[in-house]
Formats: sequence, structure tokens, C-alpha cells
Amino acid sequence: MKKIFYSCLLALFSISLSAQDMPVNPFIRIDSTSYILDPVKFTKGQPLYTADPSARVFNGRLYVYPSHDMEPAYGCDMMDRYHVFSTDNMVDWTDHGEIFNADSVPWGYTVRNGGRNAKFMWAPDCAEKDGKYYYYFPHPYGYADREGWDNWRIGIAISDYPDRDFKIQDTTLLGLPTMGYIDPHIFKDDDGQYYFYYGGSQRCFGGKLKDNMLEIDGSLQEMDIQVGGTYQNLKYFHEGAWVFKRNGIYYMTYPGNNASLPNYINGQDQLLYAVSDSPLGPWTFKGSYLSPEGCDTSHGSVVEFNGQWYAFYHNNWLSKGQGNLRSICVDKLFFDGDSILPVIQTGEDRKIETQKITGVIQAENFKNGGEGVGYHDSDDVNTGGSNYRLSTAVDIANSSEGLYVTDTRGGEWLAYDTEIKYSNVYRLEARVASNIDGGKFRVEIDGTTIATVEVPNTGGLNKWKSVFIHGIECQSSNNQTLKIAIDSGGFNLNYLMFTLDSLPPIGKTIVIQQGSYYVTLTTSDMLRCNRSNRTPAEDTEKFVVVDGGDDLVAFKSVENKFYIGANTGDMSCISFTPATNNKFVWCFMEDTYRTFSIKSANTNKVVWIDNNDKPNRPMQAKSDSFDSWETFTWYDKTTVSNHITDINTNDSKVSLYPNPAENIVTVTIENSGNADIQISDLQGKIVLQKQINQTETNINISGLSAGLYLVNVVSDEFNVVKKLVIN
Ligand code: FUB
Repeated sequence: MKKIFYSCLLALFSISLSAQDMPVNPFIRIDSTSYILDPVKFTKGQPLYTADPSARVFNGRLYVYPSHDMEPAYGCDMMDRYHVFSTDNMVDWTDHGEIFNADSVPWGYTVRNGGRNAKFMWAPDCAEKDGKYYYYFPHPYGYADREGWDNWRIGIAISDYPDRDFKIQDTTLLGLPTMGYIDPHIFKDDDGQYYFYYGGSQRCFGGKLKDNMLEIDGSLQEMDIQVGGTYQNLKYFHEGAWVFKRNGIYYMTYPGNNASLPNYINGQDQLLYAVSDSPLGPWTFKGSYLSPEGCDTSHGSVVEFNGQWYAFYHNNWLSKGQGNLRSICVDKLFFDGDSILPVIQTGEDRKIETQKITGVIQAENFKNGGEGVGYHDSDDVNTGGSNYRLSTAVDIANSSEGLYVTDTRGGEWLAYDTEIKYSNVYRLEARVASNIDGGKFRVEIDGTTIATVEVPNTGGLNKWKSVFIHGIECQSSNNQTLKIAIDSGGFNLNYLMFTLDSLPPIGKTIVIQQGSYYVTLTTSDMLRCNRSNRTPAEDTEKFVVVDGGDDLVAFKSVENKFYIGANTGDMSCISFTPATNNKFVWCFMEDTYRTFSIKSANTNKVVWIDNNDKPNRPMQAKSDSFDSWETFTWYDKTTVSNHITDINTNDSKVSLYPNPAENIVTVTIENSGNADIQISDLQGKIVLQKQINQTETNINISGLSAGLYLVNVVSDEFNVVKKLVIN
């Protein structure tokens, strides 16, 4: 058990922890009694909640520049001051106090919001140049021209010290548009050039800073190309860009959210990243490195300090779940090549609960209770190297597939509380990696062995493979103990997964449908798996299910002879000529054997169809737990004559005129608020899209060649497809 001592000296006090190399998260825990020390700066009973940590190393010391959530929580508008914290050992943190607050911004504007004076001291950053410290902060601008939400500037405060005496400049950063872009960030490249980044509302800009650090050199450029309102490479970008360089590779981290991301939670950002060989891109999306932390916002920074990389972020733990009373945290960050391994947030094991069958049982989520209850391990340390569940002796490591149990030895065991929803026959998938033959473990339920898994040599301890066992009978129960009992060790175990045991329709020609939508191939040479609502379904929407070996299947287009494959990283479906990476694990769901999910055998991620993060759109699959995967239904082609169902039940809500049209088509939508309009050609390729927030809109179609098109209008309430003829 780690201890926290508070010591203090006038307005400056430090937080010390017992000897270890990491703090207890959140690492700033100033309680109300501490505020008695400085009644001018603090109000008794008002905890200091911190958010948006920008971590910097100056002169061998690590400084963190966060923002501050005021209590009582209202929203992100109630943020009024900046503090600076520092450490030289990641354990003892010094609060250097408030460096300035909203009332001291000479050009600042206090927005009246919801009856309150909203202060908007949002995420800052600090950079050093030639012995001076430049502190950048976003804030509404309120004199001279106009006032308001959309009139933000990036303020600059300068000091000779990293922790005090910052003087706010009268002039804000020059060379920026007067828009509501936020979250300034500075990156210094090895050649001494400083770069500035900021953004917000799904847009990100970057550019060079002049030597004076007060002005943009030239013009800013947008960091990616938007198509239909979303970035192509900085996928799901929201705000909070942070750039760093490692081994010659530039990384951009940023908060974002999309249902396709692992551990997706609706309404909560996670931290994502992209890489480039240049500080201003183009960027290549890599994925997520930090799961949601309970707040709607996420915001982080990455820094190397004394040879160790760290991820800073915020969570809602100190405020007991209030996402707008945030607190800053730090955990170690590790890399695998140019990939960032998922960060293990301290305290993640608080989430351990009863495991569901059907479902995924993550090996590292054995039940609490310690040695002899949740597990038996041969030694008393975690030899796996991860910092997950360090209070246990189970050997847990981290990989791009996530956490797993390693250094397994005969006689060791792991136990899980389980709930078996249905009495049924199940198939077990065990995700394993090994560099030797002969690994073996048994799966027991309440002491009875239900499966024995022989672990093959998969070609390496990081070469993951699924081993399948069929025909496992289980009786329903809401409280059974599942035990993994290791007979011969030496292998790594990622998870067990139970699904209903039925065979995929090998050799059948099928159509795959979810709701009114089909998996379809959109073009002949770059076959992307996408939702489609063609009327009627065409040959390209039918697939032959091919035996992929090892319990895997592949889908082959009847017409084009292409296979659907899972692209690494972004999980979209594209085509491959037959290859090893075009196979899928076929998981049967609970209701009928025709309802299934698929995940890539290559990336081990559930295949999803990009639905642009709109919750009511079909064909979305996600991978955070088996129960919440989106499911698809397959139909035998020969038994389904009309593949389109329900498609036009809301037909009257949308009208197009004229139709046939030339140059302009007017789309009218009944009672509409917001809707997306997509026009696709008959190959399914989206040729035009527009987001609207009015009942009637004109769309310029003069760039489209004559022919038949489909107009798909999607709002939260309906989804309508209409044919459009362009002359
Ligand atoms: O904390 C206020 C704002 O919320 C930040 O500027 C954003 O990054 C988000 O965390």
C-alpha cells in the first residue's frame, strides 16, 4: 500500500510518496485542508482539480502545465487559472502555485454562459527558447473588435523561469485567424525550428513559428484533408494535438472518438495517434493508445524523462466520476517499433467484474482476492513488465494486441467469476503465442474440466494465434468459477472467448445483411467494405464463404473474384487477392446461427463498417466486448429473393426535385434537423456528400456525369435512399 504525505512551506508545498518510481494517480491530490495555507489563492473546501496536462522537461526537471476545473462543476467553461507542477523523480511533486488567472488577461473576455461568468482558461502549453519560457494559452478575446465564443486568440505569457513570473503579453500570437481554435502546442525539431499546432472541432492546423516565438512564419496549413467533414489520416481528430519525435519519427497524439475504436464508449474521447516523417505531415493514422478515462474530454501529452517515456492524461477518479472535475495522471508509455503500446491506466483493475459467456475473458482480468483466490503464481513478482495489477504476482505483459499473461508455468492457475447466459454447446477460442511445442492448459468450470487446450508453437512469443475447441457443453448459471489450470507452461495467453458452436456456411453463396444494409464492394480495384442500399442487391453483394483453415473463413466476391480483407490499423475492409491476411474468425451470436460477427484473423480486430460515428447507423461493429459487437446476418442467396427490406419505409420524408436533374438538385427533408446526404454511383462509390441542418438544400451536381445515382439521406430519425437521374 502506497502512502501519501503532504508537506508544505508557505504557498509552496510538495506531495511526497513512498519510495517507488511512479506516483499514485491522479498525482495531484491537494485536498481542501491544504488551501488553508494560502487563503488568497485558494478557497477552503475547494479542491484543485487539474486537466489537460502538458508535460515538459526543462533543465533536467519535469514540469506539468495543466488547466484547472472549478468546483462546482458546470462545464469546461468554468476554468479560471493555471498552476505549474514539477518533479525531478516522478514521485515528489511540487505545486509552484498559480501563475496567472482569467482576471489578469488584459485582452480577455469573460463570457456570460448559463448565468455564470465562464472563464475559459483552456489547455495551455509551454516552450523554452534561449533561456526564456513562452506560455501559450487559448482564451476568448474581448476588446477592440468583437466579443464572443467564436473569437478566441492564443495568448502568450513570457518569463525567465518555467514556474513563475509569467507576464501576459498585450499582443496575442500573430498570424492566426480569429476563430475558436484552441489547445496550442509547440514542438521543437532537432534543427531548432519551433512549430505551432492548434485546432478543435475536428480540425487541426500547424506551421512554423518565427524566431521571436510570437508570430507564425508564413501561413498555417491544415494537417490533413477532410472528406465529408472528417479527416482521412488524422482519423477522428477532435482537438488537443501534441507532437513529439522518437527515433526520427514524428508522432501526433490527439483526442478523438469513433465507434470503430477498441474500448469505444459513446461520448468519451480516447487518445489516438498518427505518425509522419515530417513535423507537418502527411500523417498516417495508427490507432488508440489510451482508452476513455470517464470524462467526455481526453487530453494528453507525451514526454521522455530520464530515459523513460510517459503518457500524461486526465481522469475523473478524484471527483468520483464527475467528468468535468478532472485530475491529471501519468503512466509509463512503451513502444513496439513505431507503434505506441496501449497505456495501462493506474487503477484499471478497478473495472474487473463478472465475465460473461458468451464473451471474451481477458486472461489478465482474473478475479480479485490475491494468491490462492484469484490466481496461483510460482513467484511473487510480475515478471511481465507491465504495470497492470502490480499488487498481484501474475506475470502480465503488454503488446499491440493488449495485455496478456506471460511466463506461464505448470501448476499456476487463474480464476474468473463467470456468468453463463445460455445452456448451450460452445466453441472456445484461446488466443495464444508460444515459441515451443507442448504448452497445455485446462479450462475448468466449478472444478470440472470442460476443455483441454494444446498450445502449438506459433513461431514466437509475440506471434498470436487462435486455437479453437468445439463442442463444449455448458449449463446456464449466473455464478460459476472458471479456472485456467496450466499443465505445461512457456506460452503467452491473451484471452479465452466463448461463442455458440455452429459452422460457418462454407461453400455457400451468401449475402450479408445488417438491418437494411449490405456489406458491399464499392469499386472493382479498391474493394472497400461499406454499407450499401442498392435496389435491388447486385451480384457484387454476394460472397462465397471459403474455408480459411484453422476455423477461419474468407469471403470471396462472386462477381469480382476478390476477397474481403481487413486492412491493418484502420479496420476498414478492403480487397486482397487471395492471401494469408484475408481470413476472418467467425463468431456466432446468441439468437440464431445466421447472426454472426467477424473479426480479422490478421489484426484480431472486429471488422467494422465506417458509420461516421452516428449511433443509429447500421453496419457498425465494435470490439470492446463480445456482447456489444454489432452483428450481421447472412442469407443463402438462393433462399432470399428480395434482399432489400424496410429500405423505403420513410420514403415520404425525403423528396428530390427535379428528377431527372441537371446541375442542381433540391433535397427536401420533412421535419429535419441535421442530416447527412450521400450521393453514390452504381458501383457504390460515394461521389458527393453534404451535411445539412435545414429542411431544404440545393446540391450542385454539375460535376457528375449523366447517369443513375442513389441519394442516401441519413438523420437520427430515418435513413432514406432515393434514385436520382442526372441528365
Ligand atoms: O479543458 C478544456 C478543454 O477541454 C481543452 O482545451 C480541451 O482539450 C478539452 O480537454
